[in-house]
Amino acid sequence: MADTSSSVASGIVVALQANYLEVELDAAPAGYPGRLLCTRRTRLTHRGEAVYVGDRVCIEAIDPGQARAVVADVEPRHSFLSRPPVANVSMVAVVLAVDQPSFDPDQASRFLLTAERTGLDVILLLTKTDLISAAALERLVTRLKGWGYDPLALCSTSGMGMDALRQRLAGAELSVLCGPSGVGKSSLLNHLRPDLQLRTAAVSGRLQRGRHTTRHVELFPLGPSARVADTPGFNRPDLPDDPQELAILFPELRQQLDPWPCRFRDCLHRGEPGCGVSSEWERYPLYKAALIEQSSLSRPSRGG
Ligand SMILES: Nc1nc2c(ncn2[C@@H]2O[C@H](COP(=O)(O)OP(=O)(O)OP(=O)(O)O)[C@@H](O)[C@H]2O)c(=O)[nH]1
Ligand SMILES: [Mg+2]
Ligand SMILES: [Zn+2]
Repeated sequence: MADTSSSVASGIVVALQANYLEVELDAAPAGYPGRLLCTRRTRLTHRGEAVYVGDRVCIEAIDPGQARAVVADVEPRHSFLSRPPVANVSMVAVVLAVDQPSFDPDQASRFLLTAERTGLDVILLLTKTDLISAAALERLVTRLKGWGYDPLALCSTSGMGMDALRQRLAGAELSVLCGPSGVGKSSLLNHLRPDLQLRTAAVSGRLQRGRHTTRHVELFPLGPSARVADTPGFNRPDLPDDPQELAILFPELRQQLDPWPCRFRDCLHRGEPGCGVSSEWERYPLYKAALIEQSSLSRPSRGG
């Protein structure tokens, strides 16, 4: 089907840089470059249609010699992670360090809630486990199990947990590594694919924060039908803005809501009369604080 003269093909956007899209062809004919640098048809720009990493696109006007082409159309997305923006994600891996930068439950929850909003599989990766004792690690793992997660304990320097990580990522068509700067996202990928040689940098300052080393979202192949996105770290994702939605984003609360334990259908589980949700869970105060933060963000509220 690869006809170079009419030169129309399909592919996936693997990176964005300034006004260009880097597209990997689904089936590159022999002698074709693996990646093409593409502009977009003005028609797309006029429709205001954004194109994201992970989007499946139709390209035309392929110039294999210059490795250039033009994106003519974007296929509908089946999922979308808003921050960092990645389309057609199948699994979100929230990456958090046990130390350097230190584990912050509020920040951790913000990343997890953002990931849960996609409705996709969410996994939790704990990095830099060489920096704390085995006992401290076990306490943290137990704590996160209470949040409804089964974290994978990893160390990029010793290689601990890396086989299990490889297996998890290889089972997902497109997974995204997201988390604060400096937790070791790019280091994980360098361990899994040493040929990538992604840039990493030591954390700095009193708070041992990351230095925003990765600047762009980029997809890398990790086996025949799996890709993984490295993303720039950031420190404080926003909370979802719909109070009714918030509850189901906490796995440990979600499992208390089936069957519905409360008297009222629109119960927000803040200890209202007739609320059947227990207050005996670690993130309950955080859940309530998040509701308050939300209502102060989204005023005027729905009258009550
Ligand atoms: N002790 C220890 N240090 C690690 C480990 N993994 C990564 N690091 C170090 O942590 C620092 C930050 O790693 P990066 O991979 O750049 O972190 P990142 O999450 O990609 O950061 P951004 O690109 O800024 O979002 C580097 O100095 C790494 O060498 C680990 O398992 N143990
Ligand atoms: Mg990085
Ligand atoms: Zn309730």
